[in-house]
Amino acid sequence: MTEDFFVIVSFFDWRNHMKFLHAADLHLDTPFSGLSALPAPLQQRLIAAPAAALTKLVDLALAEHVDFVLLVGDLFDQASQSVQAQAQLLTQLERLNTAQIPVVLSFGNHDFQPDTASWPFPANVHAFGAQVETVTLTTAQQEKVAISGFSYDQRWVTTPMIDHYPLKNPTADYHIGMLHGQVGVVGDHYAPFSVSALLSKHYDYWALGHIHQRQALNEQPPVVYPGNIQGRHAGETGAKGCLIVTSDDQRRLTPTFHALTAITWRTWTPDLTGELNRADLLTALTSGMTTQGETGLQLISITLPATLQLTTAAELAWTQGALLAQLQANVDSQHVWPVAIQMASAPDATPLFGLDAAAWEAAGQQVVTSEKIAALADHLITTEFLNTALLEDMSPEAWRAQIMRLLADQYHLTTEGAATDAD
Ligand SMILES: [Mn+2]
Repeated sequence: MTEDFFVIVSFFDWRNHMKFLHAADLHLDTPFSGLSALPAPLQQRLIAAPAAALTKLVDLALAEHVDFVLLVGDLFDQASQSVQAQAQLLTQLERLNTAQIPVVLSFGNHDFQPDTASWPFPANVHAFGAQVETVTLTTAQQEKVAISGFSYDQRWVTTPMIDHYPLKNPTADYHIGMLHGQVGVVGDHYAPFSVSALLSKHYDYWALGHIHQRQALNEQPPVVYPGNIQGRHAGETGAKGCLIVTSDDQRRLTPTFHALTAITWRTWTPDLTGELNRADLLTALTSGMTTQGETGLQLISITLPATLQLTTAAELAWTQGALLAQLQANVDSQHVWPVAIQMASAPDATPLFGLDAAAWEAAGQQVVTSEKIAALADHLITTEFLNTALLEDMSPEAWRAQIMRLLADQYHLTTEGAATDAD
């Protein structure tokens, strides 16, 4: 009995601050791109990786004894999911239910749901509907936490949903906003907002989702994207995971990153100069790969530096793929796998749907003139997403920019840089 009593006292003593887990963009069921370049066992590991990361997320929530878990959209990669992916999510939510850890979640642009109420979630889960609503939790420390958010009920949410979020609840100890979207203007597709609009709500924390690259839009109060929990292609490099957010004595909230990925995409430019023959190049790359030494599996895209010259035989081995194949044969594929070897090129013209950015821009200048916009507007007036934008009173330059942006978004003509962050 004495021992039990001591445990209970230290439990309360130890937990004198609020702590929660913030994650987004789980993308269960993701169809990985570039899979065919991998041998079958690695393909299987990659396909299983998002679910494995989710399991580790729940392991972390349990180990950290968090007060609650926030999942901010794109839990699944698609609006309709495999039974297997649904089971993966429900199984992990049930583990949190057993531990009596509340979960507040929303659906995003990838997994938009017309009817979130129909999901057979366990009792600990609150799933936001399509309208902004606020739920209130009471932590073990008897602190009151208000959480506001919404789910996508269609692929695009072009209205600034931020306008529907209430001001901070004065009776709550903390107020948190959950928002799957990105900075933008009315008509943009992902619940456009400005950081100042978020800050004007006087919340203690903004739990964002949608951008896959972990980043803070504001330090205090934190306005934060945790990034996705598993890199989905070679452009989503580095450690991926979630945030554990803790309060301090002044009720400031501070997020700390925790990696969850078992498989990490990386880029690597070996430090090589001068001229190398095929054998020496292979030796240098092999030893460099084996000293990457990190846990889990690293999928590495190699860029040979411009300072390196290849002998004719070495260049041939590279262009014909023999160099990559030999390197793949040399490494321990449990831990590291070279997915590609490329040459550093001259400063890049950003590739854009097979065109470079300059060509795209030039085409835009020719095609989207102020004269043609009126005619264009007539034709596009029935196209809802353009119609909204075209009715705005804008300069020809602003119209051109807006149309280019909308068309690029519509047809996924994202730049390479944006693609590493996007959706
Ligand atoms: Mn996403």
